[in-house]
Amino acid sequence: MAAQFLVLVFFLQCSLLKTSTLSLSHPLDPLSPAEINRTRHIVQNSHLGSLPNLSYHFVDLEEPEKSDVVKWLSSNGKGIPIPRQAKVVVRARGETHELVVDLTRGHIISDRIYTGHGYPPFTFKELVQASQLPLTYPKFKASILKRGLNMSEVSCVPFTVGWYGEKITRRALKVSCFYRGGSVNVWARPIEGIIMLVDVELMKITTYTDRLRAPLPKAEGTDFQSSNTKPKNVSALSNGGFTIRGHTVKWANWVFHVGFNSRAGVIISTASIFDERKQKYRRVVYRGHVSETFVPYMDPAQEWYFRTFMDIGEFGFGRSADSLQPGLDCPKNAVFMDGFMAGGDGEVQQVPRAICIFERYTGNVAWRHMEINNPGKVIRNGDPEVTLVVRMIATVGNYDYILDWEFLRSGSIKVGVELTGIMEMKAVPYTDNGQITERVYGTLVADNTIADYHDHYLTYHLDLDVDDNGNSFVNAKLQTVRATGNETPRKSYWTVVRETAKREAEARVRLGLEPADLLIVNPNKKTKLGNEVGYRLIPAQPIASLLSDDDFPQRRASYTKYQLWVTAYNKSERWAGGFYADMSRGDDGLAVWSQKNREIKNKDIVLWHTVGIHHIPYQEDFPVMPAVHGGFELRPANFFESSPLLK
Ligand SMILES: *[C@@H]1O[C@H](CO)[C@@H](O)[C@H](O)[C@H]1NC(C)=O
Ligand SMILES: *[C@@H]1O[C@H](CO)[C@@H](O)[C@H](O)[C@H]1NC(C)=O
Ligand SMILES: *[C@@H]1O[C@H](CO)[C@@H](O)[C@H](O)[C@H]1NC(C)=O
Ligand SMILES: *[C@@H]1O[C@H](CO)[C@@H](O)[C@H](O)[C@H]1NC(C)=O
Ligand SMILES: *[C@@H]1O[C@H](CO)[C@@H](O)[C@H](O)[C@H]1NC(C)=O
Ligand SMILES: [Cu+2]
Repeated sequence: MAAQFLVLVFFLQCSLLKTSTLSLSHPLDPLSPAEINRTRHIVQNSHLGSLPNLSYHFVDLEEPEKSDVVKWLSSNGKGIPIPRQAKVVVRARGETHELVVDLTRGHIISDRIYTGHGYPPFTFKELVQASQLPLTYPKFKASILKRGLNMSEVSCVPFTVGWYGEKITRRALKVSCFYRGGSVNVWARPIEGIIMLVDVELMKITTYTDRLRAPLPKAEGTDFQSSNTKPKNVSALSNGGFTIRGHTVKWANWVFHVGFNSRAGVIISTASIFDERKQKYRRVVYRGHVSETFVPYMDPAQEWYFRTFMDIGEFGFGRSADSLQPGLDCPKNAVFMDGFMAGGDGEVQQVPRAICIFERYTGNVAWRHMEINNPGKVIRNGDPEVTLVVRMIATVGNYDYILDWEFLRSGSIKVGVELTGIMEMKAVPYTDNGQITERVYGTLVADNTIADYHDHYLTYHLDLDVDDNGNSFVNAKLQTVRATGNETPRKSYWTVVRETAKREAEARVRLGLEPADLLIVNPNKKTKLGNEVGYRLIPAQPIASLLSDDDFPQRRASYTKYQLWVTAYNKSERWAGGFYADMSRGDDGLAVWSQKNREIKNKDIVLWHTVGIHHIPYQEDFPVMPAVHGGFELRPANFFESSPLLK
């Protein structure tokens, strides 16, 4: 396949590009279209192929061992080739099969039936089928008629159902409907009071409820067509250029791998930075991506209580990846990568332009100084900031998440998320806040329209390998010290008390007002001056869930009580909310792994960080919400001997 070997070579003016011996393939490359095809072929020709209604819920690279990947990289790809394997989750006869497929030899290595709680992500086909069921359902047709509405203007949307203590569960979706009638903003006109439960295995509506009738919010003022539809002349100067070979990107002092799968979307791996003094690349990140999201709505009503989404595990950010538009989503100088995944039938699906990569002239200053203390001269020097951004956008129903990984020459990586799109709204009888005497669960944002309170939590999996695998987590706390004695008129100052976490339990952090630097250090590597080399997490605005610990959604997403966790590396521990997030019960995931309380001092460790917002809606968020930013920075901390911005 041509696409597998997508080669985009940009001009190599940059002096830091010593050689261009980047290999075309990388052991963490996502499955190519040919490999997805081959995976399907192997599964279809196995004993599973004859099972009725076999559906594919997850097809991804079965990652090789980290040690093999690191060896492969250090031999510049000239070592022993690493066999390609796929991890596949299929369902048939009401059972979930976990398969590992050997793509090199062409057979299934293991086939295990998963018997734990929770289910794999929905297939696109299931979501579409469920959303169409109401349109031919007699009771729903009667409800629409009763409201005097026109069925051809109705759009229905499937929602995941969560888990509320049921002993036995079946795969299900709840469906709620909206009225277009002159607006493209489907979400703005909910047909309130109707909720349907769909048994996904039977693909049938099994429970139908139509209660209370709030008026349909009006269409006027809900449209969100941009007033400026001309292509925008977003231009950025190119300064140095970058190279993409296969999925490996080389820019300035960085080299890293860009992957994609249906679940996480964009995945950054094996990011290393060139050290001018040491004349070699040094490892920083083994792998980073969004691991889970949690979006609970704060409305206990029958039509709303279950809306507590875990988008990554239930739908998938990759599955929801939108094709990026040059000039809107990414500047004109961006280079695009397609994303490939398997559909519910196992066939290859392509997302054209799923990821973009571009240099950004931020308009900021990377460093500068003006000095007047040299007799007879003024020295003024500095550099403008130019960064490299890797971006994708997941549109999960009503919301759009813009996910950025921004690399800086200073050695920092800024991980950002912008939230935009449309809020989930509820129809109410009110047109003025003064009319409301009952408790409502959101803000009146338009006539007859309340946007419900909710949160967005995005938990990042950050497998840092700072200068190698042996890393420790250090909480460097700033503490006030009383000054004593006669030598100083001062009464106090602050100093730093470094605490190294020995076990996982000591590395669950609630960020608050206590000042501290959060570091991942390599205690085996020191600078010439004897400081442990490290990277520092400059966290996002602290956010923690406000739900009660015993509330069902909170049990499923209990990791949202802390913003930061450190766990011992385990290849299979990747999804903070558990792999089978749909209808999960909280018995897999970050909080459970951390309970093992493994040793994490001078071990291969993984950092987990949750960013997000509590969303109290405001009128400006209607009809479409201006983007809100969240994010964090990974910044070198005694990693280099001195500023990497100066040669
Ligand atoms: C997938 O395999 C079929 C044959 O089994 C072939 O016709 C098709 O071209 C392949 N597609 C890709 C993308 O490799
Ligand atoms: C396959 O699924 C369809 C509905 O999607 C259903 O009607 C049919 O009974 C299923 N077949 C089997 C053997 O389960
Ligand atoms: C219902 O809507 C469709 C499509 O918008 C339109 O063609 C049709 O005339 C409408 N029917 C009625 C009875 O208004
Ligand atoms: C876009 O920017 C380029 C370079 O700055 C300029 O030459 C061009 O005229 C601009 N195009 C439009 C439509 O403004
Ligand atoms: C890795 O984690 C999984 C899930 O927590 C566990 O079942 C497995 O035993 C772990 N492997 C090792 C080597 O600790
Ligand atoms: Cu929101």
